[in-house]
Amino acid sequence: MNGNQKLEACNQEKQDFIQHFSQIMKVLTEDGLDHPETGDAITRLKEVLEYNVVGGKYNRGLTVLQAFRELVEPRKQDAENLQRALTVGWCVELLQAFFLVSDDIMDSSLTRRGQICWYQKPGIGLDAINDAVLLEACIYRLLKFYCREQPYYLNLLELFLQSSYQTEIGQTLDLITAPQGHVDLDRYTEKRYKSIVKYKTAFYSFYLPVAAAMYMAGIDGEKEHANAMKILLEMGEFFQIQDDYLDLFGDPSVTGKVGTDIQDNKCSWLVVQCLQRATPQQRQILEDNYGQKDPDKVAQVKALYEAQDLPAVFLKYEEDSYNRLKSLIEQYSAPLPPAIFLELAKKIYKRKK
Ligand code: DMA
Ligand code: MG
Ligand code: MG
Ligand code: MG
Repeated sequence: MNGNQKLEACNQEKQDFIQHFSQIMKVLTEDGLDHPETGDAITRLKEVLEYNVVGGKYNRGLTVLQAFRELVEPRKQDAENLQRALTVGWCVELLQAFFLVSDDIMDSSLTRRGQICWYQKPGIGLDAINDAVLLEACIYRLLKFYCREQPYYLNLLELFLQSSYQTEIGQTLDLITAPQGHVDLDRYTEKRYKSIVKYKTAFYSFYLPVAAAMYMAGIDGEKEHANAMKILLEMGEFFQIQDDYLDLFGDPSVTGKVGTDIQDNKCSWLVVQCLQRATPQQRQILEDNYGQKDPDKVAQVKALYEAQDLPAVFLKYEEDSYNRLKSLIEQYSAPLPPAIFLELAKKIYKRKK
């Protein structure tokens, strides 16, 4: 395939994926709507799904589909198995929606995917917590409905449960490293940073979708999974560093979200880099301005980052990380086709959203 044909195939895949959502909706809501006891709740679930599951980039969901196509022998890629791959892709998107609705509450965010955060909608507020939990439950309803009879069903269940736990541990680390109203710059170490992002982002965003496709293809060996994980966790770390960079230096009209990391006192990649380069005076600027809502203080922190040329440091990091990733792929992709990882890397490298 040449570049254009590849792009066409990718677009087609994305269209197929998006189209499958109406079937997901139907399965999740049909046997409840005219049920006298729970009909109203299902109406609410429908709104929650439409508002929070649709409208992202679908990178994670599409990764399941692409890895499935690369790993499963063509004669087993019949309509039913493809439906299952599409569904598992949507399950990853549901897990993401569950985390994002909760994350936006915890981070006091305002916008997500170019719209107001769900919990910020008038009349929703902290009821969004229950909506997030409902989104999570939908994963297991779908897995049961589509995959119950499959030999990989238990592997998928355990994978989703394990990835959820890891992400929740990561969110815990993220939160306790950023206590409200208490700045302690000594906390922001490279080591702590790496632990946070590995757990809160890398497992569910990168290992989960590829591992799910591996299980569906019957690849369940420990060694194979450990090798894939090695590459995918590195990719996940890179992805979250980009996220931290874009939080402050991205264009909200492109990212669809307004950054909050400085206000929230977060152990962001930027503050870790800043501290590694800071003079005592610069460190004092952070002491005085980090972790506060006041827009002038946020601007002072941003000015400090710019004075240290952190955008250039990021650019250089991005370059180096991509090269490191490529050599990891050469080393660890076998027996999986390297294309799975290379295509994924291409999608996230130099991303603006
Ligand atoms: C993302 O961390 C992690 C999860 C589990 C959603 P984040 O708060 O930096 O994400 P975002 O920038 O999208 O709010
Ligand atoms: Mg957040
Ligand atoms: Mg967060
Ligand atoms: Mg972020």
